[in-house]
Amino acid sequence: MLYQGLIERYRKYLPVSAKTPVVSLCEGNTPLIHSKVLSGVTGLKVYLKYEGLNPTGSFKDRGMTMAISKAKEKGVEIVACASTGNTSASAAAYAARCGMKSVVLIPNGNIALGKLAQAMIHGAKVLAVEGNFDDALNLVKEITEKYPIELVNSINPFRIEGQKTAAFEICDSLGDAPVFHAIPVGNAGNITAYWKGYTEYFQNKKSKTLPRMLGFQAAGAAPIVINKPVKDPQTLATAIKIGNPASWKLALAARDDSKGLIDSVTDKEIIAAYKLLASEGVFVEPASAASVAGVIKLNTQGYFKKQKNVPLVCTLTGHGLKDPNIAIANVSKPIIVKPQIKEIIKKIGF
Ligand code: AN7
Repeated sequence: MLYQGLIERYRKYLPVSAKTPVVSLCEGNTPLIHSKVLSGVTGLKVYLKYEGLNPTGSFKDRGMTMAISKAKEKGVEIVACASTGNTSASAAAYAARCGMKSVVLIPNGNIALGKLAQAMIHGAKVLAVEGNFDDALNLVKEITEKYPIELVNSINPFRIEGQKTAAFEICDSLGDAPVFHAIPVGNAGNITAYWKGYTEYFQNKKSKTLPRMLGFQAAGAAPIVINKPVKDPQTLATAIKIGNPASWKLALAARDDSKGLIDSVTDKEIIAAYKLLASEGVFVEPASAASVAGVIKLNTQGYFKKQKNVPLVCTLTGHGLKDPNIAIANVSKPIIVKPQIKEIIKKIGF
């Protein structure tokens, strides 16, 4: 049978009924790629959950198929979100898929080019707010409370329900939960969703163990790590440039209940991890590399010392093509040559 998306695959774990009109782009079912490089560095069995291969290029599609299907069931005509980019791309695509209108509030000048292009081509009303993500989220919360518009940020519980299926897929692939799960943290919906997924699978005896959740924020936008909101968050990983995460408390619960941690990584560490992944053929956006940067940091500190060859999964949340400018800024320029074999062969190194 053709793969029909994560709602069909995990229907019995999701709040849908026969009446729910499933709005899907065949999201989910993403690969778990073994990382030779990171396994070598850490002595663990490191796998990459490559969420960049979802239909709009990020994990947000998992939550959006649920949020939009449930909105459609309710008869909603307009959905809205605030976004650092990926949520807006996903909301725009899924709204388009079922003939709904979408409105997205983005921090002006602060989202990656690919994401802006996606929201626009799918026909969203794109409003670039002169403020940061946290300002945009406060505005959209107020607007959706007062007007007949459905909020599809991760405060919408159906988003978390859809996103938890990534944990199910990992358990189904590995035969159990991994020992560690590393994940970038921005608005903190995804770490919440994974922990919910792992916990539900454990309770349903679909897995025998629970992982330690290892969350990583960017150093300039690490409110959970410093234990207070950040007024003016700064990081080149624009996806996680968030100073006051909506699911803050739930992220703390995931951290503590799993006996894990939430730490920060610098932009320099993020870019090093970004390039390391690319050297192994895996192209992600900078925010995604935060999980890998975090694993490298913990490894250097001896955190995994007593663990040999146990499975660790890193969620790679978004595709590298989302943010081509960052890639180009971190490599050397193409070599311009005349259309002559002699010169080209010389440049190749013969
Ligand atoms: C690539 O799109 O918040 O901790 O508005 O795009 O669940 O917020 C994006 C977040 C990690 C953080 N990696 O996840 C948005 C938005 C990528 C992301 C995160 C985001 P959460």
